[in-house]
Amino acid sequence: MKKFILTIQLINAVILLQAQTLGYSSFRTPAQMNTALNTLVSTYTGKASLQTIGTSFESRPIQALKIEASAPGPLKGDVVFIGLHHAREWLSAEACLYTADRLLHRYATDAALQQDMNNLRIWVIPALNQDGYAYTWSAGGSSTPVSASNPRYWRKNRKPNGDGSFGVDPNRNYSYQWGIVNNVYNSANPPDDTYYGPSAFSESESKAVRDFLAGLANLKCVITHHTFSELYLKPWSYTNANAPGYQTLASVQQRNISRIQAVNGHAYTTSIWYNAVGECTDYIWNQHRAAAFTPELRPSNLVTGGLDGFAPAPSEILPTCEENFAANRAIVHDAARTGLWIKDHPSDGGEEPFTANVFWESPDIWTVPATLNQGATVQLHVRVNNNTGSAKNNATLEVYYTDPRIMLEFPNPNAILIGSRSINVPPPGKDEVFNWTVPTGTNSWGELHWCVGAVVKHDDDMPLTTIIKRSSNVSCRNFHTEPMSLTGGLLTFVAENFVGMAAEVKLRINEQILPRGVRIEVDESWMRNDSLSAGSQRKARLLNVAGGVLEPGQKRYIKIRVLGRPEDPTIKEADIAVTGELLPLVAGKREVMDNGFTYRVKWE
Ligand code: 0X9
Ligand code: ZN
Repeated sequence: MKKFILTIQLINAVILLQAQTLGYSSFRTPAQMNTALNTLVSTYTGKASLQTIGTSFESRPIQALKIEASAPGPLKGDVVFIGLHHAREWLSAEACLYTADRLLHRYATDAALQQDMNNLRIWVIPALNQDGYAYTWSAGGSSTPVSASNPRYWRKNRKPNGDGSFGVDPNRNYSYQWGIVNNVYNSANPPDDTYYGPSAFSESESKAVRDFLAGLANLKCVITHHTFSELYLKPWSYTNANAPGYQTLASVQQRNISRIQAVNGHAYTTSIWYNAVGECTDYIWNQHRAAAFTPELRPSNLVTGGLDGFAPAPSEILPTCEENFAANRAIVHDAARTGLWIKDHPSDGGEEPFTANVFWESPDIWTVPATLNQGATVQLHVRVNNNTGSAKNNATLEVYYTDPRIMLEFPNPNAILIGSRSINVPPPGKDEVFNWTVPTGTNSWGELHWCVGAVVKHDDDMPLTTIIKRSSNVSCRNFHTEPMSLTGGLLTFVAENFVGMAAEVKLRINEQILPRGVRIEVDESWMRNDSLSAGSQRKARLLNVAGGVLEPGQKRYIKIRVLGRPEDPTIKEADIAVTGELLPLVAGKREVMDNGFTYRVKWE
């Protein structure tokens, strides 16, 4: 009798601990998925609602579950979870449903979750490819036979292609890099599984995602779930090259992988295997600069590499959902804008997006001394604020500078890293100091200013974009540098041969931009070839060199004297545009590599 009572209590305990509302012991049919969404809406009245974001070719509504737990506010972030681009990837729909379910179920009792969700609108589109989903169930949904002709293993949508074949791959139909290659992974051939369609956004699924995202006020992140192989993929997909800002994407990717692994020990990996073009996350990062990831759910490729990987045992559903919830939960936290932040402007209270026009005057970034002489090494201070009330340890602070006329996001491909370090940030914040060698010359618009950007990351607080105004983890400050003071009117250049072979150096100086009457004299003694090897001298003679020749790695200091106009002593400043050309001494081939700057100089 005692034993019996104990059993009852244990069952009660299990029910109380349940993290979600619905069951996850078998795969849902499309009708059951709709019922499940409606159950969430009726269970969580006022917090969850359904919105139709498109209509499939066969006239099925494409539905998004909107979770907005608190009263609408203008600065809420939007987070989007998508499943089932590919019809046979049923597990991806379950994982999305589970994410919605658990967020709603836990909201009432989990204070941290409540705080995050109150800052967000969360959108869940569990089954994007409605017609394909219906088709995979058309023969009963049995996973046997394991063959491409079993509708259970259908991948694409079901639009007739006009040649007797059906379907476009919705995950090849986005516009970024659409159709740039034609191969087995991205096909121009309608019957193929990866057919990219007649044109970008020709399909109702990709169109629905495009239009839906375009209508969101404050997109933070999109997680588009697929199966299988246990991967966690970031943009780019179309190339193996790094996307701009890949450092930010890679940090979130790694953090999410470790969150997943912490649940059941499954270590998702980052290998993209092949390049997919016109793919969803590439479009999102390129178009919106909002983080976008593709988890490829269970099973791992090691378990099975065949079609049956799309039909795992139903017992895999719940653990897969649980482990991916951990990553999705972390994204919800990142998007909710609490934690570490760097001000965009003196009046920035941490709101995101920061809406004031001026966003390049962060009071959290400054230098000592304030005057920035070109080439001087100064102390660059960055303040990281912590509004959580407790210490945030092991954050990473990265500081860059960039030409503000090139790209105002951090990191960016043109940004030069000043420093990166791990920091512990007690509340309310902490100042960090980096050494910064102030750049010489002008930016690409001929101006003496540079933008310093700072990015703070923490496992519990990741930036989801590189755009300054849209992330409180990313800030910048524009700095003016001083004109170069010329001692005795002398400007000194360093010509360095970095090409790995002997090369001729030539200088071009644009005299047209000089103020009238200002002259320059170039010291020609640097052209002497006294330190060159016999071989280079021979090559140099062969090519009839007029300038100086430098051995690989060799440096020469070239002096230019600026002569003001004696009749007009008020002229004390000028822009000197200097282009250095390096011409490798390869017989028959003289490739010019030039490197030019305009220097604003002043003299007494
Ligand atoms: O090929 C696809 O569309 C995805 N794999 S699947 O087996 N589910 O079909 C991969 C998309 C690739 N995405 C990124 N590399 N970001
Ligand atoms: Zn897929």
